[in-house]
Amino acid sequence: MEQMCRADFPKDFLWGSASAAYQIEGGWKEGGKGMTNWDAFVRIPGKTYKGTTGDVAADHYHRYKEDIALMAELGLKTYRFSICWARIFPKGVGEVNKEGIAFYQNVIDECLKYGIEPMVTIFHWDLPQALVDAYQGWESPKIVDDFVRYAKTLFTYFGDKVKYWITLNEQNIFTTLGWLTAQHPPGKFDAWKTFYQVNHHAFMAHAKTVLAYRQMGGTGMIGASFAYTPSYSMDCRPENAMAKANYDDLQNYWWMDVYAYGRYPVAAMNYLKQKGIEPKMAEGDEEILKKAAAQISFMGVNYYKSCVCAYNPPDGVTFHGRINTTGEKGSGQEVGIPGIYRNPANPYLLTTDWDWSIDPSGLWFCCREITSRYALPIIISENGLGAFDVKTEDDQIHDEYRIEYLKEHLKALREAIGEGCKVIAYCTWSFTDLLSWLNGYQKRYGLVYVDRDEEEGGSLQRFKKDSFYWYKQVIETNGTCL
Ligand code: BGP
Repeated sequence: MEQMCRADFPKDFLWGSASAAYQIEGGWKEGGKGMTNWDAFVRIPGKTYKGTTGDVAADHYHRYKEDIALMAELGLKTYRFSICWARIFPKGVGEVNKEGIAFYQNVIDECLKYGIEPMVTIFHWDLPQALVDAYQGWESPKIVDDFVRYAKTLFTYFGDKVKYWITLNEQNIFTTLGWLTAQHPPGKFDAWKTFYQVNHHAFMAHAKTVLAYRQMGGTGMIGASFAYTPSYSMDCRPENAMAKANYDDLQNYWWMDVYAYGRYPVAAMNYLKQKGIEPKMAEGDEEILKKAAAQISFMGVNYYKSCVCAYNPPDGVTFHGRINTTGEKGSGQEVGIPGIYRNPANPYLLTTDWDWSIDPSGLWFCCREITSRYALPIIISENGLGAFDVKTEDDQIHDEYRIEYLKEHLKALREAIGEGCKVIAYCTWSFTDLLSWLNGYQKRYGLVYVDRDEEEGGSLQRFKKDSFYWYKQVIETNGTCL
């Protein structure tokens, strides 16, 4: 593809890698931690692949020093990780758990010791179960104040050392899988009205957190991370192009417009009103959303794949097509909203074993769209390839497919930068192998292999993959070796 201009990665570019507490930490009953919604959910039979849990995960809780030393060896400039709310407040509210604070203080200090910039996600899906028991978690507006109190606690303890804050990870995904497809906690199905209300509460929690951060004198960067799946119209038939517009409004701008402008997209809102499923807003909410939007520092983007949009007849496919969680290529099904859009496969792209399209240009489109529409700096907070990796007898992992994936995405990112997109950081998903929420341990993303199998056995020993050495070189040359 022809690029309009070309540039190098900026000198101070933050080359990074990312993780999430539930997916790596383990130590689920240690250090005074309370139960989370995920601790409970994984125990419901049939919810996760082969019943895998994060009880031990990659055991980062005990091995963080070893892991961060590996990050330093690789040369990471930033490490994005999340904090488990229930380690800080075991019951979601009340007394601060000093052991939890100490754990994250240690992680942060360990990063800083090696000159690695900590990038902290405040919420990456693990919610104190006590708040679910008390008021159904995100379903109640009560969560907003509790969330802000939790976030302010993090700013108080860690604000002098952490300069990059991500309020919410993939609000669009945890709410969709939680209230529409029943695949994440609380496991609700087709609860559309609640879904939009839950999202409104999450937006308010995000917005009030941004405002609190600034009120407390925070001068770092703060924003949310969005799972951005950009779209292409299947062809130039106007009804397909309109399906793309519908998809963009309902699946992308619904979130990004609120983060960046503090308002919901008009056509999507009218559609929801017509269906009687629009969110209820309290007086003053809009003003708060707008104020916060003016104070975010970046749009966080988790990018894995793009999609195609086509007209979907009123009796067409629904949201409930099967998701491929086994790695059996081709076992996923098409999804859509009847009468609004559907997402057929893209015949021009290859897919992963989990049926995710592989599309470096999609990342480029994301950056261009954010730059044109929101004029915001961009943090690529996740990008990576989930694959079956094989450790050879001499402990090598030849993941050239992952190198290829990352390389092409980074080249696309460089094009976007050349065209004027202000991309300040890029985090591979993930640093070590970790638990994939629904796909168990067999879907690996890491630059570092963790010896852990589906039956949750394995030595937990770490092994550097070929991609580890490759990424090290990319960072050393600031991307010029690409
Ligand atoms: C994102 C999440 C991550 C991670 C990643 C890969 O949606 O923020 O936590 O899991 O996707 O997804 P999966 O593990 O489903 O393959």
